Amino acid sequence: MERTFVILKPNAVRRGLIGEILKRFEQRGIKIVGLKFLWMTKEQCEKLYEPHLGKPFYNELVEFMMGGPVVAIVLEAPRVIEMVRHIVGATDPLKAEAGTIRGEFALTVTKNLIHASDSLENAQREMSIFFTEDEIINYNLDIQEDI
Ligand code: RTP
Ligand code: MG
Repeated sequence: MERTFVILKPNAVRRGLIGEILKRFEQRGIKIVGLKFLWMTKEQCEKLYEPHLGKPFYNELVEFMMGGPVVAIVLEAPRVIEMVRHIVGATDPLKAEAGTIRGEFALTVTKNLIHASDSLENAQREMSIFFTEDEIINYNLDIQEDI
């Protein structure tokens, strides 16, 4: 089973979109296996965005990401990396399809509400910045006994 890593950026938290965004993953049948509310440290931010170091948007991005608390999430499902990127939409909200999270709620590239890993390697690297292995929860999603 594949896992991916997601961050709800500070503006998603401030705009009250935590529930709206989590709902979209849950209703798709994607399993939440890690969930944390935190204020990112400079070190976490620099590790997360290490591949973007030196790019023109880097400083603005790091400053923005440290400007408020975020929600860090680990999701699990078959082909979940690609599926979550599909639900999230294109990096530039202007190019994000209607019906995607960015296509419906975001306006600018830096403040595009949400981060989602783009490869198996990055998913593993990124989730290990925020979660230890025993903070990722193994449980059964079968709801038959709950209704
Ligand atoms: P993410 O990593 O956040 O899921 O987004 P992404 O793959 O769609 O975009 P990526 O190229 O990895 O960029 C990471 C984040 O940097 C900001 N960005 N700003 N101003 C710009 O041209 C620019 N390009 C990227 C965005 O906040 C993007 O999510
Ligand atoms: Mg990316």
